[in-house]
Amino acid sequence: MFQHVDAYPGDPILTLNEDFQKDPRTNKINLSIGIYFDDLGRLPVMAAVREAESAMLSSIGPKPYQPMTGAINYCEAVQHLLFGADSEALRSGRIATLQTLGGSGALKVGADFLKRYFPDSQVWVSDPTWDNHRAIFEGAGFVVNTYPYYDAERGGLNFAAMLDAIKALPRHSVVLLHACCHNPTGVDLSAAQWAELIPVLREGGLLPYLDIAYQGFGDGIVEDTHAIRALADADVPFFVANSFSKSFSLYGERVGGLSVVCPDKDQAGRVFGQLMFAVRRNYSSPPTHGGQIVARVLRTPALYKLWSDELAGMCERIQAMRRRLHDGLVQRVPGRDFSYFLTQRGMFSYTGLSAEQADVLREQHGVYVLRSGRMCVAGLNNGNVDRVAEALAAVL
Ligand code: KET
Repeated sequence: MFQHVDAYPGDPILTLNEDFQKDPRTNKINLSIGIYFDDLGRLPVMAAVREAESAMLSSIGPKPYQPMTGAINYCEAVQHLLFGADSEALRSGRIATLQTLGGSGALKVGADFLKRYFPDSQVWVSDPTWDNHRAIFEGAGFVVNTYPYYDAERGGLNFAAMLDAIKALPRHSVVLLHACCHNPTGVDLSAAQWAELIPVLREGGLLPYLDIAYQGFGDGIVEDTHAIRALADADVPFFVANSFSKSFSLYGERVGGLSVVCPDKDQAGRVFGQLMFAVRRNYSSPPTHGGQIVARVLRTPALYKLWSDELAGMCERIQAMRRRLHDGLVQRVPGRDFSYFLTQRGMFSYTGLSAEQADVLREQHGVYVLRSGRMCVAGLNNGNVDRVAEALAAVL
């Protein structure tokens, strides 16, 4: 019966992470998956999350199904966080927001909706992008293409080529954009570049689809929403998939959201209804617990402060690790430019390592990075950074 089923080659990120767990070496170092670890290499439980969850446990209640679109208090908190409480688009009721199963669930529900109402559109993602973008949109039935993004020679953004490619797209093409902390390159558009891109998106009748999975890991919680707020102000209809996996260290709770900014309230109502139907046909309704942790933190000023302070501290630690790795490499491999470790933003650095070098790093040194050369710098700590510098110097 299943003879024709192909063997699954595995996922470039999740399977590597599982291989790491199985690796018996005690000195192994995991810089593969995008997960923030603390300086002792532990997955943190954030203080605000602990407080919110403790409060929730002290009043355990019944557990009905949630609405298909999730909890209203959660969706409102997401809207305020992404768009700002005084956003015009929000006040005019033209943003449809639902609670989803992480950022991935948001991307998938939005992709299903788009395939239904824009069946002839194709999707355009940055070259490179998070591996699962392609998989999710192809899984929803789209042809997925790339637009130029990363300039490997300069270690920066090839903005002119990106803009030219996007200018040439047919109307209603879906353009996937990273709102901040681009995965995997750590290279973002500046505010001035967004200001140049946005009219191109609007005039081309394109459908921007923003992904924000690292809010707070760039310039700050509000600063990292710059692109989202600028698009909303520019009257461009667009999609935003957001994730709290990293910013709340709530990976396994699957907490995310999908917001669609529409031209007016009436269209937002209809879009909301069809997104609801897309959810119903996928998984019916989202789980309660994780969303309520996040809603409680975002809506309680003292907890919000605790959360934002801790998140800022996590960013500082990542920056400190970027500096230590950079300095360690400059010392060991003189004459080579490692400044990209300092300029790339968010959780990742794109090292330029080849797949073969990544294999040697893993097999001989127990240091796991993706075969694309992406390194999760949030997995570095004071106890392992020198060994990583040593191992990198050996394979370069
Ligand atoms: N978008 C981006 C850009 C992203 O990097 C991730 C996860 C997600 C969405 C998914 O978020 P979630 O809320 O967990 O569904 N990225 C890391 C983990 C993974 O591949 O699933 C990673 O790149 O390592």
